Amino acid sequence: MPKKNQTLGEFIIENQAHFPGSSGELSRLINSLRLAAKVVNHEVNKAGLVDIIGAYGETNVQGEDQQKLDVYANNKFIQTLTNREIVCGIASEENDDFIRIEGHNGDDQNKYVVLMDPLDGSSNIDVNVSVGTIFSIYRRVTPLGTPVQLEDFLQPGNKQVAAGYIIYGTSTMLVYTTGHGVNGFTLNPALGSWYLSHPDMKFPEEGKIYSINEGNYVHFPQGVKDYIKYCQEEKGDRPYTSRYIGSMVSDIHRNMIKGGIFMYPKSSKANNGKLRLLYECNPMAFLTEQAGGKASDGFQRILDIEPTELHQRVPFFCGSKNMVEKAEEFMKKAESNS
Ligand code: P6P
Repeated sequence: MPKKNQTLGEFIIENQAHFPGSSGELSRLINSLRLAAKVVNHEVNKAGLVDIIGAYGETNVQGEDQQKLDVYANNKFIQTLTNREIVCGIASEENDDFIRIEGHNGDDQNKYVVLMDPLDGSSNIDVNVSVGTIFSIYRRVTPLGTPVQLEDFLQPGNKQVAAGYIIYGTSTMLVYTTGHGVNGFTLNPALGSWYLSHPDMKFPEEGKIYSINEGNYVHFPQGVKDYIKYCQEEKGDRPYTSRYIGSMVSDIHRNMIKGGIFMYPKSSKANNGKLRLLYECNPMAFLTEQAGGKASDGFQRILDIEPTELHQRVPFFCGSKNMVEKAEEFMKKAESNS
């Protein structure tokens, strides 16, 4: 049982027992992520002080202006994961294609792949709003000793062995799961140590916060419009409160603690929504379900979607179980009436 104020190192050692027969690679992988997170945290926290913010002058595969911290964070996580001989491949929002990590003698004996959004919400950096790193970990499906393939990355979210996020906010937290619940660790920057501040995190089944960019209201499907009106009507425990930071990690982290629903649906402007299945929605859905919440595309479980492309987008409804189910009701009703 997690003990409050335990260090992350002690927690990882204790939880190694969940993986009998494993030689500890996953623990070493989590350890390497926490090291990279500390380095990135240091840069994020001083972003306003040095000329490291502002556009890098290039665009990424999403066609978005690449902020310098995006590039820095991406390079740091890739460098840390590469140096430790733990993964055979990495896919990142910032890279068009996946990266093959050869073993020290040119072989491919490492059994994990990592998919990540190295700095989600980076457009918020210049205005000092929280941003986050999101990661998702799978065992490779192609044979050890052969080069990693696209199919190692295109696995459904229900095959994840671990997932988590780092939120660079008023404090820096690492929140992750290996399939045995969700635990949150807060960084003490003075000591460089992470302490178990949020053991066994649970999504409240009910909530009173809805998070969606209502600026897109006219472009939403009818079911989403109907659910937003449901949240706003004066009845029972409603109207709910609207809270939207524009940084998914921050919005979902707040809702996991307080209860709430986060939605990024499809619209007439974006037929599959904006968020990426493999390195944004799948890891957040794994964490959400492990914390007792629910995550769907409005109709089907996110973790059951069979991926077809590395950077594919999906509509995303995530949060308190009862709220997601109510939103799904409106989506299905509108669909049957259309
Ligand atoms: P919009 C940040 O760019 C991000 O990918 C998510 O973190 C966030 O939830 C979403 O986009 C915000 O998008 O269209 O509402 O500005």
